[in-house]
Amino acid sequence: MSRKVVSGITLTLLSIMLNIASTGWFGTTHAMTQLDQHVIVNTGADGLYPSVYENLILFPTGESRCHIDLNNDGDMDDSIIRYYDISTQTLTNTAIEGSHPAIYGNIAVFTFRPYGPIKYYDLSTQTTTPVGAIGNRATIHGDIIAFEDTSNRIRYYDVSTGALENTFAIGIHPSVYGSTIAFCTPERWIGVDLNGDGDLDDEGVRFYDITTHRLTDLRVTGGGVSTYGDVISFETSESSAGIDLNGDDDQNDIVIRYYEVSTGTLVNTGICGRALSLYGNLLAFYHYNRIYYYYISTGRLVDTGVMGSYPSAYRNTIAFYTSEKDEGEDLNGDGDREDFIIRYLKLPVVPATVDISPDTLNTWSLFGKFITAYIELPEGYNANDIDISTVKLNGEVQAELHPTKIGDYDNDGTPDLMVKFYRANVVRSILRTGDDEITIRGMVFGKSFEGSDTIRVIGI
Ligand SMILES: [Ca+2]
Ligand SMILES: [Ca+2]
Ligand SMILES: [Ca+2]
Ligand SMILES: [Ca+2]
Repeated sequence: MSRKVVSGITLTLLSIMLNIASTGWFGTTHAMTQLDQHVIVNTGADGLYPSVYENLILFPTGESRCHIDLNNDGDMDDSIIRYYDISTQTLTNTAIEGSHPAIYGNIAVFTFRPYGPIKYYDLSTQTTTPVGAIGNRATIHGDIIAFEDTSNRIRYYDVSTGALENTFAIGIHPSVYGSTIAFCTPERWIGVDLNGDGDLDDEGVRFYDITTHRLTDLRVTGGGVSTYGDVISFETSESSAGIDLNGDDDQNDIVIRYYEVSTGTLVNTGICGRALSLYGNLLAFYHYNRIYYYYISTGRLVDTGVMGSYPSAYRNTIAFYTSEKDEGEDLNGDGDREDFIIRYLKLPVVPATVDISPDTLNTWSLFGKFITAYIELPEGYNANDIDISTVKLNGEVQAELHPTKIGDYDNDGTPDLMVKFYRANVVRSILRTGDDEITIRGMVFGKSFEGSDTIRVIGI
């Protein structure tokens, strides 16, 4: 397998944005504060529709656009998956054909041509595995790959077991988080008036739970679903729903709404946008080829002022592509303004104080099921507002949702959040003997926090 690594791509810190959000077609806007400072980074790589996980941005590149035969088959006709590593600033060519990629951990999924075989690619072993089905729009979270098959049924594949399952639910464009697969269903395909407006002309949002095998219909008009934690976010066409959702006295807009599964609450943000990407409380999208982000927990909207489309959010990174023509700049330095270039935003990180217990981890010890972390946030933030579903150790081990506790572990008057991680998973993530720095990251009110503690590791 050919594997080309281009190093030394120059990072261009284009600017540090400190804009004031403009008013216009939004119901409410907020002035940006110091905490909304974000950095825009240009990878200089030609590409479209990126997907980001930790430091990796995965995207397809059209050979004809970058004028390189990326898979070395003698033509310039292919769409090839490449990825950019934010930490090393290197670009890797997988030489694998595919479009609409999604990444989680080391696993990348993509469609080999629309309604072609669904495959996944392991970035660590550089091997491709077909899941055994033909389909479209594969996406991944954890071990679950969800996609639509040729008969528009939502199916899923478990990477850890190799099991391929069929929900038999009709739908398109699935989004998966945990055991929830959310998707959109055209009413006519199932002969059901999902939004109850008396016709079969709309698309409705539904979700399937792979643990209970239950299919739930939200009874709302919408599509372009992105789900994370307890929230299913989606776009609603006002004309299809027959409502003016953003209060501008017309029914011409595409407006963002979201549904909280546990409470059954439907929320209208009143904000126009498309191509939603939800991570924790952070919702990225674009409107008129411009990138915005919105904090679901606070209702705060940030207009980045940056031209771009199809954002992908992970923690404090929002990756997207920019048309050079829209931006009016030659972003890859090839002398024209005809390309589509992968860029990303880095949002600010709230510094957290982290204390991990035990201080010494004996990897051979069978004592204790959990590793405990106490997380303290600086003034202005409340540890109680931490979104536990986003808390991870070393970027890989997910915190348990229960038990958690708000207390004052170090008796300094600042409340801290206690979270626990399965010890076996932590041991797997730590490979070094000696003093090891453990990083805890997560989201609080849509903002990313990060803190580290050093523990002693013995017994490897
Ligand atoms: Ca080729
Ligand atoms: Ca209808
Ligand atoms: Ca409207
Ligand atoms: Ca160019």
